[in-house]
Amino acid sequence: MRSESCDIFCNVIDNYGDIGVCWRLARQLAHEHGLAVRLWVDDLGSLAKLCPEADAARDVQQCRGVEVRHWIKPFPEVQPAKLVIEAFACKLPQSYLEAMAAQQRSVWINLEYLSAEDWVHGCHGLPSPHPNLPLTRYFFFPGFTSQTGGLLLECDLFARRDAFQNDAARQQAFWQSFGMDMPSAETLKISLFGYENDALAGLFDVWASGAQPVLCLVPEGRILPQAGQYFGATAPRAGSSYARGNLQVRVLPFVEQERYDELLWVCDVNYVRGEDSCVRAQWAAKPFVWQIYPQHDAVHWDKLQAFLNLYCAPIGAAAGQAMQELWRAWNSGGGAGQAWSVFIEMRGELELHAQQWARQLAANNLALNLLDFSQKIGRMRALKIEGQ
Ligand code: TRH
Repeated sequence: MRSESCDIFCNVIDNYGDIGVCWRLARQLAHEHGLAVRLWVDDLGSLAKLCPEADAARDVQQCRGVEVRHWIKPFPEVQPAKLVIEAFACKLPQSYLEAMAAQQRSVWINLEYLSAEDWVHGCHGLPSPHPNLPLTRYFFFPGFTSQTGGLLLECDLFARRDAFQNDAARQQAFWQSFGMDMPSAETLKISLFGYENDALAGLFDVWASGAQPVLCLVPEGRILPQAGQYFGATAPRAGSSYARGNLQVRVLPFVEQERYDELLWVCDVNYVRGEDSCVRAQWAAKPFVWQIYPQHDAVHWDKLQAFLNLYCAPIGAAAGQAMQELWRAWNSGGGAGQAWSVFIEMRGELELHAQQWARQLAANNLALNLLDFSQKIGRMRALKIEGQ
């Protein structure tokens, strides 16, 4: 039997990754597993960007089968759910913790950030007793191997992706919805979602002077000012279009999560950032370039390399090296133009690998693993109580 209710707590620090993951998980637990999910989020405006029907001014609302609650202070008196998910070690309200301790019916999980590093294997599933309440929190790590909690993947995503990619009319409608014609077959379509990046101009130079037409789609966001600057534009915004040589850049609005998937599916190469868009690019099964979320102490380089080691292990040396060089250049802010020319030569091999990788990873489903794990913890606790 599954836990039938679930509270997910999300503290939005910056960007869209935290709420992006929580919103995806909330919908999956509600739609695919029938849980009554409450999503507590302290910044409803960020959720509204991913799901435009969410009303940032409403403290309580139903959104696509999920009860969305504004996480405010003081925290209201509520009955804790059976499954309590604290996303990325956000701190649960004291009154909620006390209610959990009094009732002893919740399984409390801290959903961690995604990493391909080896240490995750030893930490996934570990318990952490609360210092002064009779509660235990369990660490749940997403990841790329069977010793981790896996990745978020909707059960119908691959079928939807394949149907979309085989349906010219739907693709046509996709382009038209952005006021564009379907690009020619010879045009290389690239989505570019990123943070500020000094490597951008070099990349644009190579695309502008290359033999193949490139259409680069830039969603509104942190890299956009630099994309505009390249063309001498001071206020680029959704709908703006710029061209130089063989490069055309089109600015897209920030779209809801499902449409962002479609953008990844129509493109030939995807530049992604952070955590969730990186996973979605892997499900899109196209060659991709990851700009990792930069951390002050530069530990993100270890994280980037750990993923590259895993991802590139099954591919040929030349393709692997091309990918590593472009990713390192893109993340270090220089040399991405040169590295691109080698990378794109390897496109065929990288695309085949991307397809195999997606199929292989799909077997390790985070939502299923999370439910199995919480069920196991619940059973262990019941046995312990019986034995007392
Ligand atoms: O927004 P991000 O940079 O989030 C980051 C990372 O998650 C990082 O790990 C975290 O520590 C930091 O925030 C605080 O990148 P990410 O994770 O890819 O999240 C973007 C979300 O936005 C993702 O769910 C996809 C979604 N998205 C849309 O829904 N529509 C869009 O048009 C675009 C471009 C993205």
